[in-house]
Amino acid sequence: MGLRRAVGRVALEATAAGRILVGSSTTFVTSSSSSLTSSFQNSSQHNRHQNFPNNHFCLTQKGSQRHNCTKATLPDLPYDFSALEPIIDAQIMEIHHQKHHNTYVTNLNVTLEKIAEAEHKNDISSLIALQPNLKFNGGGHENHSLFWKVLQPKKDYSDPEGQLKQMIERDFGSFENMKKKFAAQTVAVQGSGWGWLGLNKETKTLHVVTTANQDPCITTGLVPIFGVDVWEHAYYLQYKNLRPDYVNKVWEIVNWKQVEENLVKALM
Ligand code: MN3
Repeated sequence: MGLRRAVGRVALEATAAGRILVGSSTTFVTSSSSSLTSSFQNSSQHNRHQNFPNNHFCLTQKGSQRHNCTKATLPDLPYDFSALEPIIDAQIMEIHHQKHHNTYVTNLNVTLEKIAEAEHKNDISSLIALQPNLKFNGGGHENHSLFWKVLQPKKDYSDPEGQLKQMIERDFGSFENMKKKFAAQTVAVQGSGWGWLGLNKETKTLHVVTTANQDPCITTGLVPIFGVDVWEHAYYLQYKNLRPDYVNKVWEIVNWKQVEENLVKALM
């Protein structure tokens, strides 16, 4: 009840301060995270109205500034360049993140600017001509952003649990079978591409697929929850021509907790 009263009071204060409240106060009341409670408890009288639950105001702000929100940025790695050693060495990680991924981000932003310009001019031909660039650089950015997050230092490794474990066992027979299928298909990618574990949202089943180049997993109709980059830049400095060794070693550094989070989000 304390939280309810506090939330109601803050909503009133914010209204008095001239804030635009898009949602009803019910939205605030139904939000019951502990961080919300503590943010109210810790806020002073002076700045309390700035501590709204961010899932409310950020959505509003994003919506009203949609055209300023399209610039892509290179995400930080969630660990040091050397953190995945000895499975993936620091030199590969640094070049891969700082050079390769960064180039996709740079070229994606150039493409987005051109798309905005073409949209502004209602230039359909240019919009169509820009699609391959968007797919390649947008795909490169999205794919790598997911890839970094589903890896973690070997010392932190643990097998899949919960819903992820259950769905893998249901759809592949066992965790080992899924890994075998994933590795076989991913190693067999001709040229450059990606191996994926993805969710079919309609049937709520997991599948292994591959894509060429930087085509994102979603182009196969599946929502990606895990992926492995098999472009040579991802392994050649360390594994040379031995792509199978690289793919099979990656299993030791998969962050299955993150993969499960991705699954839960994809199921929503
Ligand atoms: Mn790559």
